[in-house]
Amino acid sequence: GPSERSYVMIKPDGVQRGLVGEIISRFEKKGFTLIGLKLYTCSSELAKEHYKDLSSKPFFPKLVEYITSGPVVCLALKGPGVVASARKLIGATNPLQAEPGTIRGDLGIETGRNVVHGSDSPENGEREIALWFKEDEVCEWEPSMMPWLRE
Ligand code: YYY
Ligand code: MG
Repeated sequence: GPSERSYVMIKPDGVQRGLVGEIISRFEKKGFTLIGLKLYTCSSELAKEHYKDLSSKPFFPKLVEYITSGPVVCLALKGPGVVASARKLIGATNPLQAEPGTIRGDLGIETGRNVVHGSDSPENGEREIALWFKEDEVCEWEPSMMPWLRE
């Protein structure tokens, strides 16, 4: 629907490598509405909850270690189709398979350092925004540019 929301996160490698501006810029230019933005270092409890569907995977402990290893940048984005579109901009999980032009395809080389996260369904978008943001950290607003973005 029109109020679809996605949780996007620049992982610790993206922050350490100084890619924050470059990555935010791609989502900003695309035209989705940025409704949440913060730098945050998460607990392993939060990382485990975020990735709970993967808890039985062999790489899970290393994934949690990676996500908690330094600050991440948390973004909440809004707009029709934002979940699937953000994942297209992000590219395939393995950066070696990700198409050039995608964030992972342009900026990453390994699955275990793939720079960015994006929700995989509108339901998970809601779940993850609620997990990473307090209610008053999400700012609902209507960009005045909207008539130039949508008919
Ligand atoms: O949604 P996406 O991030 O593209 O992939 P997921 O299958 O949800 O896995 C989440 C996260 O786990 C992935 O971005 C890197 C890591 N991971 C891994 O380290 N090794 C794998 N074989 C698969 C995923
Ligand atoms: Mg995923």
